[in-house]
Amino acid sequence: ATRPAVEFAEAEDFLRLFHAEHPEAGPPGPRLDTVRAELDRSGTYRHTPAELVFGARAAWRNNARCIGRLYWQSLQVRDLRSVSAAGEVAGHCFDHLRVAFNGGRIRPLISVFAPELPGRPAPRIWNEQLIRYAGYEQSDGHVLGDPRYRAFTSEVVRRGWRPPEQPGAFDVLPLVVETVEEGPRLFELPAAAVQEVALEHPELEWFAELGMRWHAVPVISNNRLEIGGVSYPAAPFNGWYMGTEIGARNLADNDRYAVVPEVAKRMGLDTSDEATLWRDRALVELNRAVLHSYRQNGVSITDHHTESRRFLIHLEREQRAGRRCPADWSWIVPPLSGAQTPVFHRYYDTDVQRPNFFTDADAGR
Ligand code: HEM
Ligand code: NRG
Repeated sequence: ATRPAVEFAEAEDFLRLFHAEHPEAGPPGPRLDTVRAELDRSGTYRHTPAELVFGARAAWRNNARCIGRLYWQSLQVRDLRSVSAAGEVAGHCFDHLRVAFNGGRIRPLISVFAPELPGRPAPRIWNEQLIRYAGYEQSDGHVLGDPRYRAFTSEVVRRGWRPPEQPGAFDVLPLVVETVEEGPRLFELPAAAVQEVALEHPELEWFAELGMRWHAVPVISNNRLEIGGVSYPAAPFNGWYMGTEIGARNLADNDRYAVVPEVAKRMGLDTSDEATLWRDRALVELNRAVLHSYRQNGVSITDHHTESRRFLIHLEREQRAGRRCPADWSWIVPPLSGAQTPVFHRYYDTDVQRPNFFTDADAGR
């Protein structure tokens, strides 16, 4: 699979942006000349370390789906562009998990592996995130674990992954790294890289008995980072969780862990009548348990009210800086109490700006 050459116009747009926001780097002219020559010669070009750091931060700043963009300038970048062998990619992913977790004070971090080059495809990570839980389809059609990863789970089993002796609802899937030289290879995550939080409720004593847990750090690993026409398909990144991602979606959605009815029953709610709002009441307690447990364990997490306010501060700052800030309403508005948050009550620019992260159809199957 040979890649098309990088378009000069895309490199130029990015380099002009970089120089506009980095006056200390001087005017863009000389750099544009160098890059034009490099493109003519090789079909691609190499970002300077400063361009890579800015490119990754700008990609976050431009991502219309992310409500957490206020701190885009704090993103730390690991320059791993020289790394392309599967085993090394996996090893650095495990280091990423440890560095990002940071004892609970999660650091926003991205690890940028080798880019796509003409005639030399980049390594790819199949997993949607570095840590995800297996979903086992059972004979009665019921799924043990996370139903979202049913297909991924059977695929890695087909490729030789052995689930634990006693399969459970929160078994961490292996990492799959594909390179042209080695094909897809599986790597078990070392236990020290996998930090998790057991869920308990601040008042409901029985809640812990449900045995629910979630991983501390969300590291998205199937987005392609695109900077100035250059693609970095393997560039896993993380911030910290907003509680609703876990409490109102992962554990609650009817096609995910779907624990709302069980929580409602344990709460003693009348589930025979929708108008008792038993779903809503159980959902609130589930979300309280998530926020409480992460906090109790000293693991960074944010709530949707605070994060919505911060996002509006971010929008204001971007406007003052003379930049557009694209946002996708359907991703920004939290899945719980949407209209109670200020992000609900307005519209947003929706254009696609680059650099950015893209979810490719073929990434992470
Ligand atoms: C999406 C919060 C950091 C890039 C999201 C979503 C939330 C969120 C709530 C929506 C997820 C969903 O509905 O499934 C946060 C918080 C952060 C943070 C609280 C704390 C620092 C970051 C960082 C990056 C980033 C560091 C990249 C450098 C993205 C992208 C998406 C996203 C690309 C869309 C993912 C997709 O298409 O699946 N974020 N984020 N975020 N965020 Fe952030
Ligand atoms: N909803 C997904 C994670 C998506 C990105 N969310 C973040 N990103 N917080 C989930 O695992 O629930 N981040 O980079 O912090």
